[in-house]
Amino acid sequence: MGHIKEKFKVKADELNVEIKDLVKNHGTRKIEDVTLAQVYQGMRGITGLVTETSLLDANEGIRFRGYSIPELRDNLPKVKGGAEPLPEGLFYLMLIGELPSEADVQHLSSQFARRSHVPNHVFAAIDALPVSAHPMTMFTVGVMALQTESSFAKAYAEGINKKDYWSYMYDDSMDLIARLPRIAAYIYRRKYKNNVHIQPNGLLDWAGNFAHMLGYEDEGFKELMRLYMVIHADHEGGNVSAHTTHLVGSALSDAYLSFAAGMNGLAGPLHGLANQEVIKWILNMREELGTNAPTKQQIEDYVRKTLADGKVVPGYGHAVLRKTDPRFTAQMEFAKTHLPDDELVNIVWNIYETVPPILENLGKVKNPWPNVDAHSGALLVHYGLVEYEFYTVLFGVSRALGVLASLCWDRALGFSLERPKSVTTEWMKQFIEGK
Ligand code: FCX
Repeated sequence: MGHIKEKFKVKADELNVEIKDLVKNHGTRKIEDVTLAQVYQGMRGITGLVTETSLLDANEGIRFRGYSIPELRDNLPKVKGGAEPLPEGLFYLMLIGELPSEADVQHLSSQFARRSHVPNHVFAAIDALPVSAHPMTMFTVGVMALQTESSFAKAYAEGINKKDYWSYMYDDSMDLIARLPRIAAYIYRRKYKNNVHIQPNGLLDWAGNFAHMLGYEDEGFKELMRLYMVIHADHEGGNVSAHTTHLVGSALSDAYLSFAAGMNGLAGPLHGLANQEVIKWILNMREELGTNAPTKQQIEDYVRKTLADGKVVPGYGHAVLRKTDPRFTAQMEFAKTHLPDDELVNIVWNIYETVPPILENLGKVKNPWPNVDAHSGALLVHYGLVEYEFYTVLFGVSRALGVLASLCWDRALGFSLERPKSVTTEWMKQFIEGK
């Protein structure tokens, strides 16, 4: 057993004791009241889940095991000569709860390289879809085809002790994270690069190798991928992709089944697909206005037209956040260092100055500030990755780090089948009438 797996087990056993104690001594303690409106309106603000990997503050944004994104950029190990944190380090932090050493990160990089083999039937399953299929459809089909490799599913079929679930979930999660870049790169090269594929380079880090397999050797792009994979990885437990993965996993579905379910949620335009919608919206704006550098007034008019057409401004607003997303700010900082004069990036910055007051004045939008998706596309376009339908796949590869670390915790802590109560509107009416 690798030392990270052993360490995880020790941490999980410790927390298990604490949770048993909490439930035994404080199990009847009320956390909060739930209103009728909350039940109808997406359960906003209801504390109903435990997710150890990260915690979202409405004003500060996400913290991974207590570390903010700027702190991660300072404290996580980097490649030699690089400035961006390695996603392997974030995975270690989310899994173990402590910052990794350089050696821990190198160990994970080599583990991911070693576990990255994707069997041919996965590529055949993707090939069975028309090239016109959306990359997210190909992605979930690829993950589902890979489910044949689940060690949890095999072991469960043979019969295993509950106490050992975590061990198989850990191995499946490690394997899946290792294999996702290969699947994603295959989809990209099949759909956009004439089916000409690039073999992995086992000497590179996980995100660097992903960039390489996509066909981007520019060191700036590799750095962007490292940052991208870190900032999209986790956003506490209630968002659609994390919650779905957790929910499906609670039925003891293996990591492949659970993650594929989460990815189908990420593929929705109010969640991960917003990253492609942002760039599509900006490109449409440029085309309609007939200029590559719209003025702030022109942007404002276009935003008002979008709203008048009954559409949302993609990349703005959030269900929980109430300030500018630190994931947006991190990308803005990256752009200021690497590509300050990029035309598209400057449009993104002008939109940032234009949109919030307009949304604020609508009076109903709870958060007029940009989220992670408002910036990511412009950075990718700069390095030549212009095929925006692929962007949500990148988000998905990153999201695996968070939701799979959480699944390991779910099994190690023996979390129950999730099954909240639902009622009918008739029930609500009778409840109000006091019946
Ligand atoms: N443009 C226009 N209207 C918006 C808006 C936006 N960007 N954001 C919210 N609103 C509207 C809502 O549509 C809703 O209108 P309604 O009452 O007529 O239905 C009203 O404001 C109140 O919504 P609010 O409570 O502020 O937001 P929700 O929690 O319901 O929804 C999302 C949050 C993120 C879904 C919403 O802000 C939105 O649609 N944004 C655009 C899509 C987007 O960027 N999604 C990515 C989010 C995230 F970062 C990710 O998952 O990747």
